[in-house]
Amino acid sequence: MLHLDRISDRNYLPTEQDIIHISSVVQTLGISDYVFDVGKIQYCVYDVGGTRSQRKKWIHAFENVDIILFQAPLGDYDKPLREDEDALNMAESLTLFESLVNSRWFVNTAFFVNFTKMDLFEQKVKSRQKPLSQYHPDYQGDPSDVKAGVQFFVDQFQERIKERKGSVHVTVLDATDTAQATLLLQRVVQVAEAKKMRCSSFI
Ligand SMILES: Nc1nc2c(ncn2[C@@H]2O[C@H](COP(=O)(O)OP(=O)(O)OP(=O)(O)O)[C@@H](O)[C@H]2O)c(=O)[nH]1
Ligand SMILES: [Mg+2]
Repeated sequence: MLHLDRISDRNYLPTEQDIIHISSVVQTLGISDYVFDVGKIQYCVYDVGGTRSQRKKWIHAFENVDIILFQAPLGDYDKPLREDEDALNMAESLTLFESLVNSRWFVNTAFFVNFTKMDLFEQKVKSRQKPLSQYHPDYQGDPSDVKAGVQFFVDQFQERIKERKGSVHVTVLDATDTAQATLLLQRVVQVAEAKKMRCSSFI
C-alpha cells in the first residue's frame, strides 16, 4: 500500500528489503540447498518449509546435521497457522522445537533458536490491542511489558529442553534488519568454527 507508487513505476527495481519481504507470499516448498565457503569451512545450508505438510518431507532427512537454525515467529504470537486456524503459531513452534531438540538424531546438534519478528512483537505488545495473555493464558505478566513477554517465551522454550550434548543459543531479532541478521550469522560461524567442521549442514 505505502509502496504502490514506487513498485508500479515503469523503472522499478526491487530493493534488498523488497526481496526480504516478498517471501510472505512465497512459501517455502520442498527443500532448497546452498553450498558456500566461509574461511576454511564449507557450509551446506538447507532451507525447509515450516508448515505441517512441508515438515513431513524433511523431518527425518537431517539426522546428525551440525547446526539447526530454528525460527520461531515471536511477533506472530496472536496468529493462527495458515494450515490450521485452531493452532497458534508460537504454540506450534514450541511443539516442533520440543520434538527436534530432544530427538536422539540431534543430540549433538547445536541449536540456534531465533525468535523473529521482534519488531512486530514490540508494536503489538505496546499497543495493548492484542494482550499476550489472551492468546497464551499462561502469561501472567504486565500486558505492555515487552521484556517480560519475550522472557515468557524464552522460558517456555528452555523448559522443553531435556539433557543433551549440543548447545542451544537463543537470539531475539527483527530478521528483516540485515545488521541483526548478520550478527546472528557471525555467531553461527563462530560455533561452526569451534566445532572445526569440514562440512556443516544447517536447517
Ligand atoms: N517485520 C518482520 N518481518 C519478518 C521477520 N522475519 C520474517 N519476516 C517476514 O515474514 C514473512 C515470512 O518469512 P519467511 O522467512 O518466508 O518465513 P518462513 O519461516 O520461511 O515460512 P515458510 O517458508 O512457510 O516455512 C516474510 O515476508 C518476511 O519478510 C521479522 O523479524 N520482522
Ligand atoms: Mg521459508
